[in-house]
Amino acid sequence: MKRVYLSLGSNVGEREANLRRAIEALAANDVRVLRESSIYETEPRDLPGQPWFLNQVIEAETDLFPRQLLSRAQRIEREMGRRRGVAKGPRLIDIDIVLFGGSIVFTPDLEIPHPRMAERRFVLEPLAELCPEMRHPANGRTVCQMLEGVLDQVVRKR
Ligand code: PH2
Ligand code: MG
Ligand code: MG
Repeated sequence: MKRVYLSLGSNVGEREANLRRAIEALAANDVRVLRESSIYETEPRDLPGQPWFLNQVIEAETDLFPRQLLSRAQRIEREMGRRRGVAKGPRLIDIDIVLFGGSIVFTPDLEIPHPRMAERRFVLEPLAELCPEMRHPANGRTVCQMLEGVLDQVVRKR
């Protein structure tokens, strides 16, 4: 069993219902959900001018390998009706693997830890609710320390 942290995001449709459906679908797909962060309303990053997101992080356990977990997440995104659109643009649901135990994966289609986690308050703020002292397996910094570097980004707890 590996302890994993997944970041969920939605800025299209019934955002809160989308997060809920994704968590239920993960739980039905060999992902044992242990804890959920609060939901945050967050300013769009990377591609400005799109609707604000709801973001949440979940803590879970799984026997899946990282690539299997990625496939499950992508299948759930597809089955929920997400269509390929603009990169970093509006999405019904996004399920990203943030941390997978202490594993480091570096391949063209999957990187763990998530390569942009340290720059994103919409990931770090909910993650800090669940595991503030957890260390990034590559840079060695805690979630709290990384969060200090992104406090200029706007997030509001729901
Ligand atoms: N996801 C992105 C790009 N920008 N901004 C916010 N606030 N939340 C997201 O989940 C998000 C984003 C690409 O996946
Ligand atoms: Mg993403
Ligand atoms: Mg994604």
